[in-house]
Amino acid sequence: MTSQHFVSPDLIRQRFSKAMSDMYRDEVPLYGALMNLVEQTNAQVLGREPQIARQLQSTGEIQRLDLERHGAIRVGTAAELATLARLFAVMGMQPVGYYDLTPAGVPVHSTAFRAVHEDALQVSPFRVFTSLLRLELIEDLPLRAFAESTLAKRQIFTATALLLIDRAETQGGLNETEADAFVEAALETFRWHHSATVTAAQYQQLSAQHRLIADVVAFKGPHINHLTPRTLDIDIVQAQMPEHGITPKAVIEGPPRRDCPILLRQTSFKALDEPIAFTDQGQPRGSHSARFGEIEQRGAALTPKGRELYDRLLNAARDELQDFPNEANAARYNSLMAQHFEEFPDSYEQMRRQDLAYFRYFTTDKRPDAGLSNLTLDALLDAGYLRIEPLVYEDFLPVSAAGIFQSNLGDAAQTHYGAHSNQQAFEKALGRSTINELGLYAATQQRSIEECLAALGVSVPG
Ligand code: OOG
Ligand code: NI
Repeated sequence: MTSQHFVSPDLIRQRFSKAMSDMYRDEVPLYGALMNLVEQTNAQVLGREPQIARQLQSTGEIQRLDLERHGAIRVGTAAELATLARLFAVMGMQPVGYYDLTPAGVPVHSTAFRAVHEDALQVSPFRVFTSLLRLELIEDLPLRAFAESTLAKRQIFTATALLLIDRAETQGGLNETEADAFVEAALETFRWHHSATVTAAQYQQLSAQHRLIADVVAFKGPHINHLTPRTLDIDIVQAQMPEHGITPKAVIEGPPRRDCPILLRQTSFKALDEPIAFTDQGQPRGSHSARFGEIEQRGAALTPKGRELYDRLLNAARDELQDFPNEANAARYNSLMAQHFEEFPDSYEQMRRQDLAYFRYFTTDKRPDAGLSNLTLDALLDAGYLRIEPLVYEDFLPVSAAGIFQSNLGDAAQTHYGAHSNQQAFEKALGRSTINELGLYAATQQRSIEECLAALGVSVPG
């Protein structure tokens, strides 16, 4: 079979993302309400700010905006994580980044499966934040053994999904019929189950150790716990959520509001309490909360230098607050953040000149005469031959992710783990290394520079 019979992994991902969204909207009606709110807000912003509309048009993001979403799942074993990596690879998704959540008292470490090339991201930017439970952090040994044996008994993939993953690997792709069957079979892994795999008492024990441990161990599979649409103005959505019957978390995670958005800002609403039947109950008599809603606003990807500045300012604001942000200190937190972030230049040109963010370069209508070959990028920009747009941040932020986890687990779930981050152990479980996101942004920026220089007939400056 030749490759022209294969459906592109990007299209399989696009179909899967849509199927996941449809399933989640059926299961969690509040997600539909949130989607509508985000859609209305985005239309408002595009009408009100023609410059944002132009920017999104020139980068092509306008076409992916409505498709854009990320989900999150949590798995329990190395084998589950490794097979997930193979499942996501069928859809062109690679593990990007390593996030350690233990400093925030959440016993997991994580990566984000996503497309890595700008052309693939354009077809579907779907991402899945994927966490692996760190069972070695359960100090109660009998409970740890119980968790391990419970997890060892479950199979989170359908036989068809496993068969099609194998087939994609050996054939080098999937044909139309196989791709559709794959999407349908893969979806099953992420479905919600109304019955647990443990008794009510066992659930209580796991939950008392950490609610997250119960969420991973007590169920048939890694149910998708949220799907997050992308908004162009998160402050509007945050302010309007209560009118739509949705209560947001106390503060927006990430950088403060700016003219030139950077990285990622996120807010969420609390997990729903859902009826569950435990194995010693015929009917759903217990309950479990895992599934919540989240929205995000994405801004410019930062260079290592920009990221260092972001981390320093964030830490300074949090140190000064001397507590986790919460309802009581939210106003003070927001003002501390605004104060500290004054130090971060709020113009794309300054961010570029100071090497704080990554950009995509575009040629303009202005065409050169002969003799451009010695001009630097700065000179080409100044002379109006080139213009820039920020490269959108495609990844996550560990401090924000911890805040999202915490707001859904409740403060009672805060535990202090002495353990250190262990990227090596994570990658061993994953069966491969994770990709450094900074290299991906640098490569995208470089490709856009080279395309521009070729179009202008300029040799690459040294
Ligand atoms: C993942 C929480 C992190 C984000 O957007 O940072 C996250 C989880 O609760 O499993 O989704
Ligand atoms: Ni999320």
